[in-house]
Amino acid sequence: MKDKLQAIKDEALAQIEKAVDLDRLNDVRVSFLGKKGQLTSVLKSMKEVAPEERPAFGQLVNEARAQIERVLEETKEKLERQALEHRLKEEVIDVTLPAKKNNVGHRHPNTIAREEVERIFIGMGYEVVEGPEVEYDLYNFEKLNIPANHPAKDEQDTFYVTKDIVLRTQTSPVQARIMEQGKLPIRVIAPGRVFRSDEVDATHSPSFHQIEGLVVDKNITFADLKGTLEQFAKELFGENTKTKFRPHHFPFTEPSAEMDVSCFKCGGKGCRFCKGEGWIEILGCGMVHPHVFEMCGIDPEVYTGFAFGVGLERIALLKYEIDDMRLLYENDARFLKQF
Ligand code: 2U9
Repeated sequence: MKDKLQAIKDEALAQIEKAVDLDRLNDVRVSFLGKKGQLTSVLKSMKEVAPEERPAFGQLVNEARAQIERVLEETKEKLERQALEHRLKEEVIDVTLPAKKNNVGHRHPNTIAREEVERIFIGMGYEVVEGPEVEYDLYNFEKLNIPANHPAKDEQDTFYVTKDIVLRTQTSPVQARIMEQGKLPIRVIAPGRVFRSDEVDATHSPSFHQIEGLVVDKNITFADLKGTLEQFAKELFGENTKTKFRPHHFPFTEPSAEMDVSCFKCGGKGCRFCKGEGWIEILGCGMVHPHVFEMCGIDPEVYTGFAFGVGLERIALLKYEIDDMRLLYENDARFLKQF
């Protein structure tokens, strides 16, 4: 029995020495000192030892156990130290490496276009004004000379909240409210979201953005309108941009026009971008209708003015050569970060 005990102890110490990590070391502990371990089984077979030798043998077993436990503990501490040193080496931070780039998002093409248009008009002395997106029919239609039976009031084009309240279909009610305040002269642009009951396609969305402008003063003429919008076109699309005004009709302006700019891709010769026309339609404009002035409390015999409206998405699509308006609303970061 003594030989067996010696052999178990030697084997245990040899295996402890060979253990390369804490898991292996624990396996050794279990296999020798565990409930079914080799040393425990020696104790269980005590009955094979002569009764008078049992106390001395029991002491030998206890000494062997104590020695194995001590070496196990020492080895455990050694392996833990090694593991810690290894981890510290692995996790070392190189503070001289360049920092990771912070992904902070990007301005939306619509925002870039709006800020560009705002910058141009602020440079000409205009003020940027805003108003409610949910409006009275009175401000969205009536005061803008769009009477009850006008086709633009058809339910197909307008989202009605109640009979008298709509989601604004244009930002013009903002200017109607400014005119009512009676502080003259007026030189404002009104950017904002507008709503129309349109089906979604490459060029339409039920919610889009406009920037409208309004100038009211004594002696404002169509020449002021043309000069202002020509300057705007040159700043937005380049110094060599030419403009062309075609007669049009809007209920709130008279006379009214649409302004085209020479294609900034081909310079006006005609290309795929301008569909061979050489011109690209940009905005609508006109002299404020005398009836609109009257309904907003301004005397049309004393004051005249011009107004214009431009679709913000149209500017963004043109400027950044995007061929589908839906891309602007999908918020795919891979698309947005290109601008
Ligand atoms: C007041 C008086 C007149 C604003 C104007 C347009 C012409 C125009 C369109 C451009 C593209 C809308 O987004 S769009 O579909 N707008 O053509 N807007 S004149 O006239 C006003 C505004 C306010 C008090």
